[in-house]
Amino acid sequence: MKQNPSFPALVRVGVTALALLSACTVSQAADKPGATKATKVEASAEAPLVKVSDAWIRATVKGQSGTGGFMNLMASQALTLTGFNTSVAADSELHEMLMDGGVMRMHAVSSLPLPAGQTVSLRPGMGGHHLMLMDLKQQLKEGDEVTVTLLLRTADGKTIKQDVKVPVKSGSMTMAPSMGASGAGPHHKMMHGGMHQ
Ligand SMILES: [Cu+2]
Repeated sequence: MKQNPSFPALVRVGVTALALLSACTVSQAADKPGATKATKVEASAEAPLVKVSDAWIRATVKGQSGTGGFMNLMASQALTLTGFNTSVAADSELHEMLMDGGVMRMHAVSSLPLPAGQTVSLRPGMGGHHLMLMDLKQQLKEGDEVTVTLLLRTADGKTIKQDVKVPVKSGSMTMAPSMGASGAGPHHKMMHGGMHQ
């Protein structure tokens, strides 16, 4: 007898829940086109020749003079990365990390080809390239943002600059667990010191 009145109530609750769920679904679907639109507007406003993703610069401790910058680069046309500038470092080089007599060492390279439509990863670890920031003017702390100006050469020899805002991070990010995290941090400091002696 008492169950009779409660039965319609349950149905009503069920209907309300359904209504809420579908409202949720609708609002999520509405969010997506908005986000896509915002991204497109940003991209076309800057019209970058190189699509940059996952960029980061390794945070430094006080007194540290050099650090590395890492990112994925995808050029829309054949380009060559010939160098970079930042306001936080007095000197800068493109570096490659190679094994030399059982020791990982980094050395400067004059340029790095960016084939059209291919992703070139500047990454920590063996065989990887990175942006080497040297003679740092300040400590770089997690959460800081550094504007890096990439210097690019087109196939017909023109030089183009592209600014990239790069966050400073202390983490080891996407490094291979075997050699990345422990190798690249202290290595940077050590090799940088070595190069200037
Ligand atoms: Cu380096």
